[in-house]
Amino acid sequence: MSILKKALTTTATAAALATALLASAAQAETRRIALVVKSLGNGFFEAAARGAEEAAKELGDVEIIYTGPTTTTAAGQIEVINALIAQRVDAIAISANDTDALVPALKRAMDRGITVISWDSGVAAEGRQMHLNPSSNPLIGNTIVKLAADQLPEGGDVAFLSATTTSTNQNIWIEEATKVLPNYAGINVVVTVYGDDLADKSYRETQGLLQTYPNLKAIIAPTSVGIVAAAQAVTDAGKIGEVNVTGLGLPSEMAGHVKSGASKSFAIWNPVDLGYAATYIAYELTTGKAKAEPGASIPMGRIGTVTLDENGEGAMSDPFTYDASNIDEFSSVF
Ligand code: RAM
Repeated sequence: MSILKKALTTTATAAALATALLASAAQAETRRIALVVKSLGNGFFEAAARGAEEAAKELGDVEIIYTGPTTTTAAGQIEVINALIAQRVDAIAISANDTDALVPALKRAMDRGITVISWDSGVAAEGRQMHLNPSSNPLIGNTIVKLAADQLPEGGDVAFLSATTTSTNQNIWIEEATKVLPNYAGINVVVTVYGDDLADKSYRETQGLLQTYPNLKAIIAPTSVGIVAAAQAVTDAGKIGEVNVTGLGLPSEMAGHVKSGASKSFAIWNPVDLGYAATYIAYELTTGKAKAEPGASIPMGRIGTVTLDENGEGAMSDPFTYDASNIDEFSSVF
């Protein structure tokens, strides 16, 4: 080999090596943020995942791992958390199926340097660095009762169709709703049943409600899975106009039921924004740009900032009400 050719080859090898090194350095800097949801196949969480991807694109050096169990159990989420610890992800942002059961696994994650936040449905304070509520809990509690009461000027029997018995968010919202009941004359809550965020179980629980409480006037389902199943069960029982279904749902999934009259109105915050905000916060914390401590204001990109209270919790935005007047406008958005 001529001296010149050898020199050129060496230079080329060095250049290739440098490129490879740079690429792996860039890869090492990519933050892997796991968005752990209550269960896969839920449109609400799929909308949140779209927001997470949007944040990742904006931030540039983020990879989203969208994951969760197939059903809404704490055991399923613990398995997922353990797998994420083994993969050494940078951050876990979880919507919890149980307030306390996930704490040991999430503590293990934090001990290994993984940033842990909860969003949507919280874990106990010792199991996370902070929690992002979609909206203020008292506001959500009041909103779901008001939506039912607005259609019942004479009052009447209403029932809650919740998600799981251990779901942090639904339990708090129902607790807050119960606190404001005295402000709504004649609204009588007869029972709370649990559909576990499964369409078929929620449907059967609704059928049970309709049979057991023939005077039922409204079903309040503060779950996007439950509200659709309840509206379908009311429709199939021929009870549109007799039993109003309300609570929290997605315009895309509820449009038909609003048009049929099975649901006069319902509410929700923007789930895309919620996934975006949770991802942004996880990034700020894992890069050390922000610190999760009471009083801290943490950036959420285009949403603004969230200020943490003494429990390390903050709220994203207010819920919005959907009815026949605006459902078409939003049913293609989320
Ligand atoms: C279901 C889940 C979720 C809740 C929504 C309103 O998708 O239970 O946690 O925030 O409903």
